[in-house]
Amino acid sequence: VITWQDRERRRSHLEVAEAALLGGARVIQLRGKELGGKELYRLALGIKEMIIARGQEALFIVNDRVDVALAAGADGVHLGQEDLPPEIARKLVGEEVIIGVSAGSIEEAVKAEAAGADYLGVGPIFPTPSKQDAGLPIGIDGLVKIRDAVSIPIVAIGGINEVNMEEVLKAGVEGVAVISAVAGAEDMTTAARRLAQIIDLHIQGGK
Ligand code: TZP
Ligand code: MG
Repeated sequence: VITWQDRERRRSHLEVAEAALLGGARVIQLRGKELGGKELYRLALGIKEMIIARGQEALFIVNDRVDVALAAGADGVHLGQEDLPPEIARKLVGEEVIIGVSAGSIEEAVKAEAAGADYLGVGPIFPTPSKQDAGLPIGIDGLVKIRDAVSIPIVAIGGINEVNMEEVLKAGVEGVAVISAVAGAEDMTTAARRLAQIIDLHIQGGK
């Protein structure tokens, strides 16, 4: 689950993170495009402490900011095509920190893998309400093509919800990332729990 703060500020990043963890999210990404380093660092520490306090095995990833990820002791950093190149980020964070890279095409995916990315965020799969410049949806077809072109784990993103998630999982991905399906839900915890259940059922079905 990726945190997000709506314009009306009805929900804070920490509230989204807490509800998501309560619902069983395995990874929390702090995505605070609107925030400066100081506030982002404070929230990053808050989410990290939340995960430790809950004794949950969830991973914590900071979007965009290598410095904040390192300062807060996050498990990883997620880089877009416009962020620091993965090979440069690797020099800064070392081998232990997870580096994820966004890819919307086979070219971007292959390049990110070669540059040392640990996983790819692939999308948008479907139209997304949460990112204006996300580009055209690549669909399940596009996802499968990228999956076949690389060997690192893939986290699908973009317009994924409880209705279409099974279809995405069937395409053979290691993860799914959502913003609005949780952060935009009336009951965020229940929304996260339902998504986690769909994933669990899918994994059991594949065994
Ligand atoms: N990158 C590609 S699509 C997207 C990001 C950050 C937004 C995903 O949000 P939603 O609401 O789950 O479609
Ligand atoms: Mg970015």
